[in-house]
Amino acid sequence: MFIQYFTSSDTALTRFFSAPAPCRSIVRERASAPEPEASLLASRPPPTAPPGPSEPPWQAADLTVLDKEQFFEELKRLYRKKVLPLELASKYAQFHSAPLNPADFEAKPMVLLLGQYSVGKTSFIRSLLQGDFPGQRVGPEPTTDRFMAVMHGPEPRLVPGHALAMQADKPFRGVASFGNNFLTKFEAAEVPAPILRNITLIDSPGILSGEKQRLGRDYDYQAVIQWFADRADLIIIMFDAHKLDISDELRIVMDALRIHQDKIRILLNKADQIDSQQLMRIYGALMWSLGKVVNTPEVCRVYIGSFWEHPLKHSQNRFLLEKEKADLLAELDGLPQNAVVRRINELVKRARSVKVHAYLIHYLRKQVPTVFGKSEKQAKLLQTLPREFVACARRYGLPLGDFPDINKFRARLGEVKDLR
Ligand SMILES: Nc1nc2c(ncn2[C@@H]2O[C@H](COP(=O)(O)OP(=O)(O)OP(=O)(O)O)[C@@H](O)[C@H]2O)c(=O)[nH]1
Ligand SMILES: [Mg+2]
Repeated sequence: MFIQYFTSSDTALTRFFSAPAPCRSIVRERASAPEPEASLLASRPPPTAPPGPSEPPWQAADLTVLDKEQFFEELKRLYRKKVLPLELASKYAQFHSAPLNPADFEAKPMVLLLGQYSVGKTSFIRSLLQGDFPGQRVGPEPTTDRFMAVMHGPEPRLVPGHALAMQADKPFRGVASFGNNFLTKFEAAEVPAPILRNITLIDSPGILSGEKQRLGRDYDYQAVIQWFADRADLIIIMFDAHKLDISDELRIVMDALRIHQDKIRILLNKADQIDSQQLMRIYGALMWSLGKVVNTPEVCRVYIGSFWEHPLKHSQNRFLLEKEKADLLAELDGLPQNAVVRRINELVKRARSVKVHAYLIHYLRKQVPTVFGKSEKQAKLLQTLPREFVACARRYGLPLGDFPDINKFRARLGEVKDLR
């Protein structure tokens, strides 16, 4: 059953993403494409030239001029028909994340802000909104104690988590699975700020260190971050230029976000109090620390900034900070235009993960007897899991890089009573 499912889903997805017909049929003339409602920057990149006659048609399709609604409909249909049945049959939600909702496809691009406490996450949002938002708290001690979705609305108001998780038109139905404790620590702040017509910002409570982080949170902080990160279009991890230290807890979060490397940006904040020489040293030290945590050959994009209303202490950095700010705003400004490409990217990423998961479960299930000795065999498999991963990858020709984190998988598998 699994083989049948994922073979059809895989080929269908491959065909869909590379086929000329659906792409071409929903590409409209650029002239009729709706303009984004608000822009942070007045200037935009020039429109891309029309495709040359020699280019293959699917490559020539400019995804930025697609009819987004029709495209999202098609993606939703594909997910519902090809990926979701496989997720349900292989208990994907128990191991990874809950199924996607229709609103997840249509949601505005989401920007997730992460970082240790008091690095300036809430102030950054205030600066983007150019004003206050309901429920904001700014201060040098740990202030934000809840996750906050800052969204567009006709007038400023707060929507509590329980109500938010019930709204079918909002992309937060999935958070209901984190339970009451989390829902009381989740709110949406609606504000009529122009930037929010195009993006939704997620403010998060600062990552604390030691016991405060582990015991002080009565919900699964790590799982919640993972949930938002899966859906975010951009993840900004902020650092305070005055205290660069990467705590073990932040390291764990960053490690878990490794699969979202392409969406992660680093912001070295509060650079307004620092002169050029110090800034250079701090930047170097941050890159060095990040190198040890991120562990990839590519360098993360690190923005340097200051996002509060007070003047700079050292005017020598003014030009640099202004340019960095413009670059970051340009990236945020471009998010809605790239939403289609990113949704495809996310769906392909998920389809690959579901495919590997289904093969893995299928491979493990085959080894568990139907009647006697089920639990013994399952317990044995937990111990030999590294070997099973390699054997499964070889048997079905799957890239080992697509396999889930073995410890997490083992923990979840241990919770499953009957694999069959
Ligand atoms: N020098 C400087 N200070 C800033 C900047 N942005 C924020 N601050 C100050 O840093 C402190 C923390 O700011 P918040 O915005 O509350 O930081 P946060 O990351 O949201 O903090 P938590 O919600 O507690 O995790 C406040 O005292 C701010 O006034 C900045 O760009 N430069
Ligand atoms: Mg805050």
